[in-house]
Amino acid sequence: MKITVIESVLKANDAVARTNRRRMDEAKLLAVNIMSAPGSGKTALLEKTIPAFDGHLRSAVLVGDLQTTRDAERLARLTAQTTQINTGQGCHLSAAQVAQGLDSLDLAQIDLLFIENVGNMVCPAGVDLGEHVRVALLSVPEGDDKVAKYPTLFQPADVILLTKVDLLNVLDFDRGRVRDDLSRINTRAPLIELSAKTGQGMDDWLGWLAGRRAERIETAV
Ligand SMILES: Nc1nc2c(ncn2[C@@H]2O[C@H](COP(=O)(O)OP(=O)(O)O)[C@@H](O)[C@H]2O)c(=O)[nH]1
Ligand SMILES: [Mg+2]
Repeated sequence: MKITVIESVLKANDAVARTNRRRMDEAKLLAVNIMSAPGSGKTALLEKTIPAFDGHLRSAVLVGDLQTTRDAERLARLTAQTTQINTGQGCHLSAAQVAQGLDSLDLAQIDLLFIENVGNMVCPAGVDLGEHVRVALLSVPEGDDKVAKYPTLFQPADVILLTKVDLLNVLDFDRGRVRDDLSRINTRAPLIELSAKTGQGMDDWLGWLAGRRAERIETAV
């Protein structure tokens, strides 16, 4: 008996992701896929990150949400180019949606392309968009057990941001537990503790990002 297994959906996605990566390589921009649960501070992080590079690196944003243009409205004030992608029922961005997003942007005018994925701790992690780096956020109010519970989000991340650390003094949150869980699944990615509200840790994050951008330029030459 011959059993046919169809894996075409993810394979088709990966083919589009490769094309996206090639387009973004040619434009010499760094594409950053930002993933986390809803409300963990992705947009707030970008609201502080983008102005910090003003006059130095040109930022653009593709932002994914099921509905509304609320995040795009927050970020369009800070960038020359922001596009909202509404996924409808979709719990993650796809490479095809990002390809459409790229069509809406002037890639030659971008140094840093931030892709704010749909808020979700499970779906986005398995889907290649053609990005160069993956950022996973965990916010303090979500609880210190989430790395162990949702390893697929944190395993492939190139950097992990523990956000809202200004709330550590009002919530029971064990940072040691997060580091311990990460030591079992991802020893490669640095863990940066930060607060978009107070600015704590922002320099470490901005430095990490600038470093990845510099590497990208070197490999593109
Ligand atoms: N206390 C505190 N609140 C934050 C911080 N970053 C974001 N928030 C709040 O968390 C909520 C969700 O933030 P948002 O950036 O929209 O999260 P997103 O859904 O991941 O994009 C908002 O009410 C923000 O003001 C932070 O560093 N500290
Ligand atoms: Mg958001």
